[in-house]
Amino acid sequence: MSEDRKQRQRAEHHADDPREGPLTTDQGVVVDHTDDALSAGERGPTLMEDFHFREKLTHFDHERIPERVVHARGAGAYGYFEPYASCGAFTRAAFLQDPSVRTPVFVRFSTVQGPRGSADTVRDVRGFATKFYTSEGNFDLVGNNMPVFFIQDGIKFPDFVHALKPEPHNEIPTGASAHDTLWDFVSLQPETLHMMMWLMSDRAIPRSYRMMQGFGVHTFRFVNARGESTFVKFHWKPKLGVHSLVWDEAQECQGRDPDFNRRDLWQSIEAGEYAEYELGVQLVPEWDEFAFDFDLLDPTKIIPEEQVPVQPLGRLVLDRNPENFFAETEQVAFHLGNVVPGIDFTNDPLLQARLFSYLDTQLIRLGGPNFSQLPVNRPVAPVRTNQRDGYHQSAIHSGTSYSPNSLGGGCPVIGGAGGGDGGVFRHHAEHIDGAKIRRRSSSFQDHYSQATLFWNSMSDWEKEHIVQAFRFELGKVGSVSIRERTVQELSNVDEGLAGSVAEGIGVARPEQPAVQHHKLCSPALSQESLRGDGSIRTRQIAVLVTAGVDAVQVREMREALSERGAVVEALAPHDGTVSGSDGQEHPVDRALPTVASVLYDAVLLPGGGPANARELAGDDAVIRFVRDAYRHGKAIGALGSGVGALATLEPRGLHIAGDGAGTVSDRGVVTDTADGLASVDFVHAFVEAVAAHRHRGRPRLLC
Ligand code: HDE
Repeated sequence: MSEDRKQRQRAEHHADDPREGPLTTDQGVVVDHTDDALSAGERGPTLMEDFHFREKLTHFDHERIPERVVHARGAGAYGYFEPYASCGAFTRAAFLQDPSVRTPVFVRFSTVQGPRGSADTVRDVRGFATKFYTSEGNFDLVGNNMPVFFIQDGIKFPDFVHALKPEPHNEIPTGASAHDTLWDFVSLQPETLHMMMWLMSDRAIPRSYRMMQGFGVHTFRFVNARGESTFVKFHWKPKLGVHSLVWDEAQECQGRDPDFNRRDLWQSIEAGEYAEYELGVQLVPEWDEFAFDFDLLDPTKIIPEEQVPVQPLGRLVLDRNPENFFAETEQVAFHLGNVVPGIDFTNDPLLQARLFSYLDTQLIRLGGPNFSQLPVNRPVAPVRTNQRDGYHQSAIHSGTSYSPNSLGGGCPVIGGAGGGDGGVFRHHAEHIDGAKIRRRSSSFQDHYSQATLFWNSMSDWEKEHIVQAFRFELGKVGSVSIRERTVQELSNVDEGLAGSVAEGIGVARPEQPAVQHHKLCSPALSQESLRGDGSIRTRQIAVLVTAGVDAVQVREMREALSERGAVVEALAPHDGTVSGSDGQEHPVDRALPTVASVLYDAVLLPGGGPANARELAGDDAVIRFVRDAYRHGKAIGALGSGVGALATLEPRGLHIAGDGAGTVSDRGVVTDTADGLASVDFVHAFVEAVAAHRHRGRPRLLC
């Protein structure tokens, strides 16, 4: 083990290295037997005095802690953040000043509804929570992959979550929103509509955590060294672009690989393909607080990027997997109240409620007030408090624990006492004047305009997917009146949308909408505008090989694709090896029955001669694989005799290469009948097809 790593482990309170000595009890007593309990005679009763047995079982019985009420299922990674330049004009936050300073981070991605063991690819919001271990203390940016939220005031959160969670009598459905209680709530609470549009869009089924945006959602404040405040909305933008699964794929993934997103994050980091995001901000000067036709404090609203552009601040790189899921990903404790000097709150009522909730939840989940001493939660900044004792206290404090004191020399002294601000957090002195009331501001009353804005901004295929999602979800709702009420609400977003949904779920087209629709649109909201760097990095490409395959061609294609960062796997009807046309045995990466097209981004059918083509075209698993890839709009390549095999499969109505035609590329199906090494044209065309991610012009598509 490297000295670096040893030091880090020591610093992070790692357990003693199991390779450096024998098994012990929790007290450090060496044990010579752990397979049989101590008993009175070989067939006699177990003895109470067996402290090793009792300790082992007791510890096991206490292994679980309460899972998170929401966002229970997640996956995390460590990394760093570095700013591009100083942001001193807007914020004094130390970690946003110097491009040469890297701030360590831990990020946890999550789904909201399902329990810890639920599947990754369900239709749901994804959490995107980042802990910055800055030199001035921890800053937690606890965001989602959608820029708005379901409700405007945190007091509605228990109502919303009770409606979203499985039905109370039978605990169905797991990890899904298609059920009566959620839609009952939604249809009665119109402020949810904007977020429901996002939830019904493909943003709710991301291809990868590495390919989704993140948003702080609320309007926060930046405060600079002069005490001047600027409103700020935080955005994360993934370098690889924003890409989604299609619904049919997402559903199959739940069975084929319930850990699809978690595995993707883990494997790419292990492979050195680090997830990367750009942090951007929308800044609004204080004097523009009322310049919008919505309220900046309303978390069901975005600031359209066309109105206030997102300014890039820096980049986040996730480059290290946790070593122990429980110790790190499960025990990480985010809290919206963890801010550093230079970042402050606004009066967004949802944000204000969260300021209470996160600390409270950690107290029950992590069993006491000392959770910030856990390695994953511990700040890198020094901690000197007068807080003492409590469950799981692991610091050994000495001296006084009150202030003021003289016996401890007055320590710890109050920050900034000497005049300078020395990294002191001072709450922004916002002027507040108002009566105590329980009333939603009238500036929060428009629930439809931005839902319409979102709908207007979608491309045709995105609209189609949203309609299908509403039809699926409401089609699972038993109560006809809830279906009708929801469709009536949707008519306030768009009559065409409401009509199409009504038709699909067998209810009457709604009556006149209650509001007038506008035609505004924000192109930045469409996934069409978020395609990323256009590379094929980390894309999973399946090469279907059978006996007689042209192994040299496969090797060359594998090299060409891997060089561009793709992950290439040879799949065959069986595991082990296949014999190539060169007479040699070639290893198979995976057997087709253990995988499925939904786990890959593209497929290649190489050449090899008539026997190879016959075998490819005659294998049920191959047929299903190619058919699914085709219907899901994925890139398909075929070379030599592989083209013949492909032509007998799905791609009806497409232009497939005939003899001597060279490379032909039609809606993501790239073919070349030439035998031997693939031409440069073919490689380029196939790479381009993979980079495009989906090809939507094909007949009989499921995407
Ligand atoms: Fe959360 N939320 N939330 N939430 N939230 C939790 O905290 C809560 C909200 C978000 O990976 C809980 O530690 C209330 C918005 C993420 O550990 C809990 C309200 C946004 C995570 C809680 C909201 C989020 C949580 C559950 C309304 C996006 C996972 C366990 C006032 C901006 C963090 C926990 C992780 C987790 C409460 C609304 C994001 C119960 C009361 C809005 C990403 O404290």
